[in-house]
Amino acid sequence: MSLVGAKVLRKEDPRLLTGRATFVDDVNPTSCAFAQFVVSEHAHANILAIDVSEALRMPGVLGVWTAQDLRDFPDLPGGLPDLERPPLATGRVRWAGEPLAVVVATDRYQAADAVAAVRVEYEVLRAVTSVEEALAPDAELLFPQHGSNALLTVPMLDDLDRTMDSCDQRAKLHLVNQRCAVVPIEPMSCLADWSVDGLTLWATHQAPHHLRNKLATWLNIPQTHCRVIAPSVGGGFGAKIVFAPEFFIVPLLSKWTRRPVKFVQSRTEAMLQMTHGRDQVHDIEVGFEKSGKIRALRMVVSQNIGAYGDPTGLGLPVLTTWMAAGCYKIPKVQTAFRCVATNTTPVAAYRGAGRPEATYAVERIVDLVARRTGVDPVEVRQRNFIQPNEFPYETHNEAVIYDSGNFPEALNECVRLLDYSKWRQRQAANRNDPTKPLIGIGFSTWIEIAGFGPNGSLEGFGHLASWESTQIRVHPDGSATIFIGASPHGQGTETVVSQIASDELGISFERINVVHGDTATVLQGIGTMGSRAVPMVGSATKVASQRLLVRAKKIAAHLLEAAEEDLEVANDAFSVRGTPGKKVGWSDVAFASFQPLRLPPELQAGTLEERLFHESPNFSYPSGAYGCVVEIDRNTGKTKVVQMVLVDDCGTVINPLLAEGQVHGGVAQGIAQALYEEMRYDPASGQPITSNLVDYLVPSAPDLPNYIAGRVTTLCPNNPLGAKGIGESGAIGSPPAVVNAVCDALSDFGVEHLDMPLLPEKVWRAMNPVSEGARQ
Ligand code: MCN
Repeated sequence: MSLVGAKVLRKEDPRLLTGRATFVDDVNPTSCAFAQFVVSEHAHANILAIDVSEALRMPGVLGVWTAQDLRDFPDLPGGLPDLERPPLATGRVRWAGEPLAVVVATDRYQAADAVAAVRVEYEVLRAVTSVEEALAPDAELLFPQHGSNALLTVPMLDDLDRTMDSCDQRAKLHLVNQRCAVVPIEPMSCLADWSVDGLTLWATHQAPHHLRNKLATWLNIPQTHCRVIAPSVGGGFGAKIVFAPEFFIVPLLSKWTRRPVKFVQSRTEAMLQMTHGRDQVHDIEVGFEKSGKIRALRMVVSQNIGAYGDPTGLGLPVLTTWMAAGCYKIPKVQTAFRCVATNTTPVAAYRGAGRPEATYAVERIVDLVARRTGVDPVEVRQRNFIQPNEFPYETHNEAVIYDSGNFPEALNECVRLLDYSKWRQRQAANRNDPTKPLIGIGFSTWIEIAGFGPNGSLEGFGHLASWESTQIRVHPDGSATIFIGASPHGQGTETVVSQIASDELGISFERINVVHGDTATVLQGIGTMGSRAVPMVGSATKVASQRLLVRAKKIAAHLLEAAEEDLEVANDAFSVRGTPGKKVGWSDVAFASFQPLRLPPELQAGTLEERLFHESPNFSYPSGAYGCVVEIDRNTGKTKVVQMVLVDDCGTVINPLLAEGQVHGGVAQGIAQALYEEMRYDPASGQPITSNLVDYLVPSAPDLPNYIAGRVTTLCPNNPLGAKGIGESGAIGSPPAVVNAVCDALSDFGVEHLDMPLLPEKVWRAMNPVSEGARQ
């Protein structure tokens, strides 16, 4: 029986669920010291003086360091030329929470006490926290030498006016895709041990090799003496791709104090110092016919990048504009974007990274077209879809060629599973009964980019390259270890890689071990991001297994005195087809592979090892149709998601249990963005006002619905598995489904659009507008 496609339980779970996994903070070397950062209390200020004298006298303190001590080191890698982020604030602080000095003490409480004793003298400057404020003519500039807070601008090539004029109707929409905190369970942590043998850094990171490469360059040490280990990592959602300054400074602290040094963020530190996600403003115009057929789309994206341009943050509007047209055949699409600096935490990748923003915009636009034309939203979608026979489909951007999909079928399946007409009837029945909640129904038909793979696709975000590596080693007893360059942190990659290899090699699932996250043992790697592990490392594993099996079969044939072509492999043994009794175990074959005298002459000892760097000709483009039903309490404005149907197409599904789990997690984050979460700042002072989990509303299980899952399968033609990524799909497809449902429920109140998060007060106000008379 094939394991690919089977609901195999995760092999990671026993250690994760019983508390036996090792996270960074579980590593406790002898004489470990603790670092704690002094952070800016102002959003925007010049640093006039830093007085560390009192802190230095405090018990247990081993030292206090500021930017002065790092003057021989370059700024952090990536970002915008000449506007890079210094590891510690130099001269000026640009957001409340920016690290400006660091204390090391023998325990973490002494370090925290000493932080409070560091005196910083500031000259406070006016702060800007939104794109609008940052672009005001008299706005304080974060980088005065640049002359504007718009640090990067990509203009529109053709403003489409003639096409828009020739359409039956045109409509505009201004959308705010709010800032979200990333909130992985494990905050960012690291432990550096710089010994005589070199540096070892344990780090909560999604790309340990990438970090190793950058770190070794920054420290000017050979990569041979710089080992990065990402042990078990408690979620990352994109924020752990970032080259955070802590990963660069803590190794130096270890060198300078001659001790292992650890840094573990508190939750509030994580809320302010881990990069945030989203924070885009969209100005969109659409031209369409009475039939609902869309003819032109114009989209201007303003990306709030926060205080510095993180490489992945700068890439967000690129991805948004690439995906602006979603799964629709829109003849004319034009986009533009600008990246704007503000006095807020830097913005970077967060589950979906640029694609949720695109999906949200185009799916809100499609609903607006439905509203203005009176055509049902399902019908508007069907009339505009790219058809299944039109793939590969060239979009408005030459970098984006959709591989495959069946959007009409996915939507039909979603409509069927949702029982759409039943909900429309209930909606009508409730409408005139004030004792019943309002009902709203919303859809989102989406496509996204996954499988970050083609050459050049990650290099643009400061990565080394876009391949992914696998290395399979068969041990003398016929068990196998697979070293992978992906660095999972909750996805279940060990399980799916074992499933793929087990199918190909005939070695049982339990006898395969997957190793990742250690630059000393794993050959090379790019990492886990952009829903790439299955398409990239999964494909690498499949092909490497097939290549290794060719040699294993030669040995088995030699031992059995049979022809290679007659052999089949399953259940840890090779047997002769049609003569099942004639067999040799994988363990015998593997043992023989280390005994030259038992090998066929063309093979050498140690031959059962295979390594492969998989390159992909294109991305993979997962798609789907999500349907959502909400109930809105007429008295409080509280929205409850009562039904959520999720039809996904990720090509070949390796493990339906895990793929569905990935979608559930992503949808939870999408519902959270639609209804609850927003990272907010006080506009006057620039101070964050949602920097803990009391003020920042992360939903918990009772706030979320049960999901109904459906599936459509169109194979990905660009990899040997036919698989597309799915890790970000839920977070991409779900926010517009929820917002479309709420706006649908509120349509009788004349509401066409409300910005996320749809908190009860906002919804209640939309139902109870203050009349002009009452206002006076
Ligand atoms: N899968 C499958 N069949 C497919 C595709 C995927 O069975 N065709 C299943 C597999 O179990 C696989 C998992 O889905 O392990 C995710 O695979 P893939 O889509 O290739 O994504 P990656 O492994 O590259 O994970 C990255 C992706 C991203 S970009 C974010 S952000 C994210 C996510 O995964 N962050 C996560 N899922 C997360 N899940 C957890 N628990 N924690 C995070 O931080």
